[in-house]
Amino acid sequence: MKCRKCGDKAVFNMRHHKLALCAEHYLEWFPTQVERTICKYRMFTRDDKVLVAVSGGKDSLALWDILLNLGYHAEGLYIGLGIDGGFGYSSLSLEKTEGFMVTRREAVLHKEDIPETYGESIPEVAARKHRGRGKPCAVCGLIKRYVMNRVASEGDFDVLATGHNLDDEVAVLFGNTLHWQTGYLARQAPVLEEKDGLARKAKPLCRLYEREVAAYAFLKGIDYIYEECPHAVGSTTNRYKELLNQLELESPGSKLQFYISFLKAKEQGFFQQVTGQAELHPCENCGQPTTAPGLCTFCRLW
Ligand code: Q46
Ligand code: ZN
Ligand code: ZN
Repeated sequence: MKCRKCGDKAVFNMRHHKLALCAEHYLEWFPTQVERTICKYRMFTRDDKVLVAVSGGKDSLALWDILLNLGYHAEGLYIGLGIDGGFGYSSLSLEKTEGFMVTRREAVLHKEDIPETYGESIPEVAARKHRGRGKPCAVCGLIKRYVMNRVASEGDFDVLATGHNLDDEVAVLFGNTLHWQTGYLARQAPVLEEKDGLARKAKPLCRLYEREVAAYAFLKGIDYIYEECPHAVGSTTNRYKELLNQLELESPGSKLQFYISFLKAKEQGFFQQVTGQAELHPCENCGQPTTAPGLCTFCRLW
């Protein structure tokens, strides 16, 4: 297969776009797509202060790399969760994040460590609380969202960017559709506006396939953590991903089509009647926004 741009040997083929590219042109094409997504959904501009949530994985490191290269003011945020999983998941993910920093001297990284600050790792809090019984993901999600919001507000960031790719978004969309969770469907979007102290959020990789992000990271020589968090293994999201991969294999472009059609339906007001959100007020203890009366869920957790 030949590169569509220069006719050299192609290294990557995207069946859904009917596009094959050589390494050089792929590394040119990919960031352009990210930039287009940022502009299309008016995620942020070069005047904004962007906080990128980094986990040491390919998606977040690729996103950070691209934002820096495109000239955005992008600082990283790493949250140490204290997850081991038999291979030191958290320490390895920090190592990869710091390894990336060595290659990008100008990059600024904010580090938060949950066990150090709050005295317990994610699996420990989860084991103690009813909410986390069996799987620590519910507790973990809550803690990460809280810390990201706090750092974004303390550092006066305009937006919080995460590395969710198309496969992530489509798996969530599939789950929400399967159960007709209209409230979640109404809130799933490439960009979420700031609300009562909840930071603005953006997902610049939301239209790019996971394998496209992986190809970028690989061709760019970004050293990232290959292993998933041990608690993600066997998750519902991963099962949806497998199903959707089968579908994609048989009809390339299905995932992108599903996602884009969903966004179009939203634009046409399909979920408008359910967009109303609960009122937020500051937590009595920490001042972060919450819907719960008195203390926020995070403060209750500790
Ligand atoms: S880090 Fe946390 Fe994920 Fe691990 S414990 Fe679950 S939520 S799987 S993105
Ligand atoms: Zn080429
Ligand atoms: Zn609180």
